[in-house]
Amino acid sequence: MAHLKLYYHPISPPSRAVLLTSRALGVDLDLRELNLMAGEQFSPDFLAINPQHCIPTLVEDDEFVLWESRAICSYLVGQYGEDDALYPKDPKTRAKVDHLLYFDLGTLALRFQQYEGPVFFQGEEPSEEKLGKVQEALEWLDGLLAGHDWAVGDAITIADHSLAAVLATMEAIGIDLTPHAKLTAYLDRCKSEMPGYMEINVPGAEIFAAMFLARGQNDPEEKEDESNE
Ligand SMILES: N[C@@H](CCC(=O)N[C@@H](CS)C(=O)NCC(=O)O)C(=O)O
Repeated sequence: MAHLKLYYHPISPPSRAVLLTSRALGVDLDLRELNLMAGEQFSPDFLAINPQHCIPTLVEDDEFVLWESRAICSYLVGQYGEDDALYPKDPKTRAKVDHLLYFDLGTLALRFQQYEGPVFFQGEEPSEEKLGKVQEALEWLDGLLAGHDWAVGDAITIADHSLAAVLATMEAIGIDLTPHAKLTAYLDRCKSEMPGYMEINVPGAEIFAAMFLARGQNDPEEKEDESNE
């Protein structure tokens, strides 16, 4: 078995997606936590591995380097899966998995990042307009989930790992998911049936939420203090 190092952080949704896939596959990862708040992703050692300085980043046998969580998940299934269940080779099924993965990357997770990023990193007030864009994406996802238990059909795929990671984080920071009935039923199913969801996904999402909520509350006061100086 190859040596698989994963640079990650538990609060990072894409890191948790990779952890969920590796749990489903039974693949052991040598976990290397990078503290993003302390800027550890900008260390010369890490920049030499990944000049884009993002996590998750996989390093296999100190020679094969891969970032972008969805690419890592599909690689792990192709290389280490006993079968293709988590990323089916059937072209139409795979196309549907890819659809959900790209929807997550380009719409759901992106809009969420556009909402939480300025609060998390710049201490700005949460934007109602950006939250509206997140809610619109959630409604689209609700429609995509119609008629089947999992993102694509009746079995868990890597699309579910990516979606579960971002949805858990949204739920933890208090984004209202209740207007989307199929989505809330889906998230309940993830909680009760997805291997590793409670152990891997929930603690990271809760730490994310604690930090997010503290940023939202503390920084306006800091700004007020600064303006009084
Ligand atoms: N599309 C990428 C997103 C990666 C990403 O934005 N990671 C964040 C943490 S969630 C990060 O590493 N931020 C630090 C940085 O870019 O400097 C993926 O799915 O892997």
